[in-house]
Amino acid sequence: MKKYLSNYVPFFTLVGLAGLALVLWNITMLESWNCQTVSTYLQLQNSIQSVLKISEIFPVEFNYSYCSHLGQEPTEEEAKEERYLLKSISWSEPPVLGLPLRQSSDPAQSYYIIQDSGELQVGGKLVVKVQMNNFFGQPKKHGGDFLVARLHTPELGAGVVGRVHDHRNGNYSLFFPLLWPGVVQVDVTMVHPSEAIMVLKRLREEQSDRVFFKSLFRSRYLSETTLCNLCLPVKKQPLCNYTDPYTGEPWYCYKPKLLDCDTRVNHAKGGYKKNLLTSYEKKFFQSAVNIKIPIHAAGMDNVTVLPASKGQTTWRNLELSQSGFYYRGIWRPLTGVVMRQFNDSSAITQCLRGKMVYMYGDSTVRQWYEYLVAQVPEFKEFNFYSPKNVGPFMAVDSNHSIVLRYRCHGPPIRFTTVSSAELHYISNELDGLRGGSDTVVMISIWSHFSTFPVQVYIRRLRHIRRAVIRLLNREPATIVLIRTANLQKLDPESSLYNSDWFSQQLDSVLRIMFKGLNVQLVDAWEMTLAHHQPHQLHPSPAIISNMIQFILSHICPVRRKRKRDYYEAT
Ligand SMILES: *[C@@H]1O[C@H](CO)[C@@H](O)[C@H](O)[C@H]1NC(C)=O
Ligand SMILES: *[C@@H]1O[C@H](CO)[C@@H](O)[C@H](O)[C@H]1NC(C)=O
Ligand SMILES: *[C@@H]1O[C@H](CO)[C@@H](O)[C@H](O)[C@H]1NC(C)=O
Ligand SMILES: *[C@@H]1O[C@H](CO)[C@@H](O)[C@H](O)[C@H]1NC(C)=O
Ligand SMILES: *[C@@H]1O[C@H](CO)[C@@H](O)[C@H](O)[C@H]1NC(C)=O
Ligand SMILES: *[C@@H]1O[C@H](CO)[C@@H](O)[C@H](O)[C@H]1NC(C)=O
Ligand SMILES: CC(=O)N[C@H]1CO[C@H](CO)[C@@H](O)[C@@H]1O
Repeated sequence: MKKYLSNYVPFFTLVGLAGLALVLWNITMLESWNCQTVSTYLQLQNSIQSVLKISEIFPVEFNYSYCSHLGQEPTEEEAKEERYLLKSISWSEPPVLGLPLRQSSDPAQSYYIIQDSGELQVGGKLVVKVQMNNFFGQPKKHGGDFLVARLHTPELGAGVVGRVHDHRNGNYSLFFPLLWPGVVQVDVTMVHPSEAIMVLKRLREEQSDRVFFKSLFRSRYLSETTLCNLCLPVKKQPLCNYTDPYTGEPWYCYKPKLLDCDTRVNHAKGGYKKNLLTSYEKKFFQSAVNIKIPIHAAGMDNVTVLPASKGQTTWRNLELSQSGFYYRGIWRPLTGVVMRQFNDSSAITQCLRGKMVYMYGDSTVRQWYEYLVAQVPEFKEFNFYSPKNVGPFMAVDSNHSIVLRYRCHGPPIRFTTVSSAELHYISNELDGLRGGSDTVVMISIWSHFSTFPVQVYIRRLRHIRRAVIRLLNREPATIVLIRTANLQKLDPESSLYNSDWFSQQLDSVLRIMFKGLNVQLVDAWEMTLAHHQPHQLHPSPAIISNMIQFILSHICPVRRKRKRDYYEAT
């Protein structure tokens, strides 16, 4: 048999190498959205084209329910939590499906009205009503549109997000806390109409492989590339089972024809599946029509807020759901952390002196690593010949005994070419940390899960949460920060893979799952939504800087622990 096969080896090698060259040539140049700040339409077009080629090599058939039995079975308690989580993020469906576009939500015909609430003062709140209309200008009869809102004063560099309440009848209420005096403007955006959300829901369940992955297998002169995912239909080819022995997190690749499963050398994003939508569904994803379109005011779009009267307790009495707001361009947390300004590199190194800082996750936590290394000349980066953007990375300030490390999370990860030796799960990494007051852990894991059913994300967070609990149990003084998801720029293509709606759903799950633990959330969602800069997967330096200030303020708190004294700081 071996001898017989060896006659074909040169042939397969040639085919394998040719396929590999085809696949890797262009893909390596086209970094994932999550790796690169730039994501022009042109690049997207390119990547979609190269995807087509790969799809021809690997015809993909995928059915998530087929895969649902793979991976670790949740315990009864976990299954109960999962049901609760899924219920808490359930999204109301339109009562009638298949509505023509003209009867779907049209942000241009919709409007908001500032409710007259008499004299407005700092400490009060502003209520805004939104009426969603269709393209005929008729009121919508059902809810489910995805709206986001903020209140801001450009001259003061001030902004805060609003809470959105869906009345499920086409009307929405927005609630904003009034936190600074002056003229405040309302900003309401429809991210997607309810009709588009139904499409995204469908994609999430039925097209979980719309981002697909591949691995290179190599042994001596022979190499092959095969398709990989959380689960794969077995009927075609035998599988290589890379299920993690510690967590039970599933991962599979098709077994190469000639090589065995032990010859896997790397992992990479394969590409993005195309032609996901019917021509009917496409109408709900039009750039200038119904993706991230502002809703205009009927009447005033601003009000004047008076200072709080002297001696009066102000917003202290309010039940604020917001985690902070911007004032003079600086993030002011409303939840305990008192913001300090670490405005030069020595302030940063003083704070981090003697600390091991571990950053795990996607490119959005890598931004923190990059920011710190760029801001602090004392950090000397070690070059491990790690691939650009992928890592792992390490920087050291030996004078202050500071170590910064970054490592990407385990699959599914859309990075380009991660060595299979570097595919580590965050929970396993955490289990390898001693912990203690000199250990800071920062985690960001959300973006690469947007194309999968929420259960996949819940399972991953469950493992991370268990490891965090074990770590805090070993060493309660360990500092753990978790970054939430953020909003990003969306177009008709990227919406199908990376919509803010997917991110927001995952984000709600994350917030519930880590509630009550001694873990500090870094609210990237609010910090990007409240800011005046456009939404980007990788937030701009002004926002990153605020995140770092917030993180350092948490690691190195002011001695006099007075809550919410940001007015003195302004
Ligand atoms: C997926 O698989 C399940 C179970 O095998 C089957 O009932 C269902 O119809 C399949 N769905 C699709 C879209 O193929
Ligand atoms: C929705 O709001 C509009 C404008 O405020 C109002 O005229 C209408 O009665 C409201 N509709 C419902 C169903 O409450
Ligand atoms: C893959 O391996 C895991 C653990 O070793 C096992 O539980 C799972 O059933 C295997 N999957 C398949 C499809 O054989
Ligand atoms: C506030 O609204 C009024 C009336 O629409 C408008 O004239 C004024 O320019 C607005 N002020 C600011 C600061 O935008
Ligand atoms: C940095 O902040 C300190 C006090 O927090 C202040 O004295 C100093 O002037 C600031 N430096 C810069 C460059 O802004
Ligand atoms: C480290 O500290 C020494 C003495 O304080 C100083 O001379 C040296 O420049 C510092 N090195 C760096 C890289 O900051
Ligand atoms: C090998 C291969 O597919 N090369 C293509 C890479 O992309 C450029 C343009 O994006 C094509 O011209 C090449 O043919």
